[in-house]
Amino acid sequence: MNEKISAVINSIKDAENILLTGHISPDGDNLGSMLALKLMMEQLGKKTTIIIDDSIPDCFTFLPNIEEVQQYEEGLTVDVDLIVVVDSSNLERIARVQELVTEQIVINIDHHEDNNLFGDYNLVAEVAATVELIYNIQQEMKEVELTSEIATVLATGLITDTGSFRYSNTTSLTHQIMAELLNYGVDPSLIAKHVLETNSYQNLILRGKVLQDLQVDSTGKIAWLKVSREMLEEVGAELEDTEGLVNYPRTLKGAEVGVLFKEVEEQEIRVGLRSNNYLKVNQVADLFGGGGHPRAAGCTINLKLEEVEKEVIRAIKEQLAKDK
Ligand SMILES: [Mn+2]
Repeated sequence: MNEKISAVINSIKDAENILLTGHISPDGDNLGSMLALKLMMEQLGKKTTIIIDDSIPDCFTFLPNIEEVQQYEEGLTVDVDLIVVVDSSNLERIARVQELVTEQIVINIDHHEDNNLFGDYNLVAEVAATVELIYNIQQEMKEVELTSEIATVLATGLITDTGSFRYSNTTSLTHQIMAELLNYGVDPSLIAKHVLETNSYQNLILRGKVLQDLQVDSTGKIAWLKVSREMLEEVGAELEDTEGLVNYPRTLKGAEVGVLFKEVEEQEIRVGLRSNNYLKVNQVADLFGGGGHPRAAGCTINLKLEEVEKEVIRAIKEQLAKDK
């Protein structure tokens, strides 16, 4: 057995009370990893708590046991001897849940190439999704049964992080794991219906509005979209109604990079970056204190929307000159 996996399994077995957490802006991989670990640990008789510093997007409320995910509140305390952080390249990604990290042992399970190995135990590998690593752990835990609930949350992570097995991170191993999960009662059409094929009214209306204002640079290689507070208010939308928008600009014919700028507050702009073939968007995000994968990354910049737009597009042009 891989010694990193056995170290993780041993510290889970040694612990009694375990806190599971993951990054803000939770996605299917993050939630799937935490929920699968919780179900696995419960089979071992462990007490587990899941806390994240964010709310759960509507599309994931169908996940089994999702009601067990608590949202962090100021002043919250926990009595745990082990903390498992999933799908996060650094501890800053868990935001205020960091306040719960004191003397406990920390396990870091992740697949981001810029992971800074913040844990006492680090199970970090370049696989398509963190849930692949959770699946590997399950496979090595002889006393933990792969149930249909565990299979469903793991499959959701695979489907979301690979864009339904379309992104370049997808490997034969990803497909092999999915095939195995299907044998355990996963309903892929149910997952797809909730995660990929359901939009709020506001999401669709906002999408139309935002796409009308698509920007492209003079080379045609960079395309971007902006969501301002004003646009959100106009259609009565919330930030979570921007779900999926980040994937549109890079689909423009000839584009290499797509960017989505979201105005969270007047001087707080969330930037989502996606590329098609060669531009390392995580290096662009890194310039602004963010991170991610070579083809999908993000950062938050505390400047006005127009300034952020100018800075980020300039940084992408410089990165294009390097990566071409
Ligand atoms: Mn992930």
